[in-house]
Amino acid sequence: MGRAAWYCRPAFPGTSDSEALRMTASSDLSQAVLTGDAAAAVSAARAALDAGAEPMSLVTQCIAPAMREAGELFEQGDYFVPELLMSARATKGVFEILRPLLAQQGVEPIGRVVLGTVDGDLHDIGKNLVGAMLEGGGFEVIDLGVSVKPEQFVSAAEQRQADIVGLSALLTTTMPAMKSALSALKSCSRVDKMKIMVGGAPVTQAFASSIGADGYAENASVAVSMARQLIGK
Ligand code: B1M
Repeated sequence: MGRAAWYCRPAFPGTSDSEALRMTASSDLSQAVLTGDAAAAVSAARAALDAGAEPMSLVTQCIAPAMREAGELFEQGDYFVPELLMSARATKGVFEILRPLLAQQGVEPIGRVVLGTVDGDLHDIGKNLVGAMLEGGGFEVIDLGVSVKPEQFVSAAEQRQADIVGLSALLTTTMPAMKSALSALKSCSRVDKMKIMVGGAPVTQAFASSIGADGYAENASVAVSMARQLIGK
């Protein structure tokens, strides 16, 4: 598993029992997300919360770095699509627990992203990874799924008051659908209050610029920094 080994369970000398428990469970959570063990991720998240961990700190200190690491391992060829998918699924399971807690605590997301794969395109692995990384980065993500029509993007952006709309395309044949979605979004009522970010394997910076996108990200980690940049955070 190569570089994933840095997540091995550490010892915490000089800490109280509950603090040590919290740190062990947090470390287990990072490890479970990185190795894509959804059941272990959920039970580590519960254990960390029971030991007094802050829900937001689990996002910023465990989930986001582990997903970033999984993305880097993929980019280096140490992880393949199944491993990435398992990490993304593990993250999803933990967010089911964390989302209501974060809402209860009134933790404000740093921005709201409406995300989807464009019309005619059924690929969602990369899009889901981008969504999980954005959630890990503190954004609220409204995922419209796959084969999303331009008018669906527009109505979600308007109704949910999106700060960013994220469009994903994996097929050269669906790149024109990205352009159509972008044109529809550029003429909707929220145009001055949101930015449009695009990505996906066949999408390039040149294509993104040619259709008037505000931002382009080549991978899920860059998508998080680009999203922050687009909303000035
Ligand atoms: Co399809 N497929 N596929 N496929 N598929 C590709 C994309 C293809 C390159 C395979 C090939 O021929 N070598 C090819 C496209 C060729 C082209 O257009 N040039 C292709 C084809 C042709 C097809 C079909 C037409 C096959 C057929 O039926 N004849 C068909 C189309 C169906 C449709 O969409 N209408 C089809 C179907 C499928 C499956 C359903 C079997 C499955 C999808 C399952 C799913 O997604 N739930 C599938 C898969 C898995 C692939 C490959 C193998 C893997 C794609 C993937 O998930 N990559 C792919 C070949 C390949 O890439 N090796 C292939 C991993 C993922 C993490 O990367 O999605 O690039 P990616 O996402 C990255 C970045 O691109 C970026 O960040 C992500 C993470 O770093 N990113 C964004 C993505 N979206 C972003 C959005 C952003 C920012 C960054 O901002 C909003």
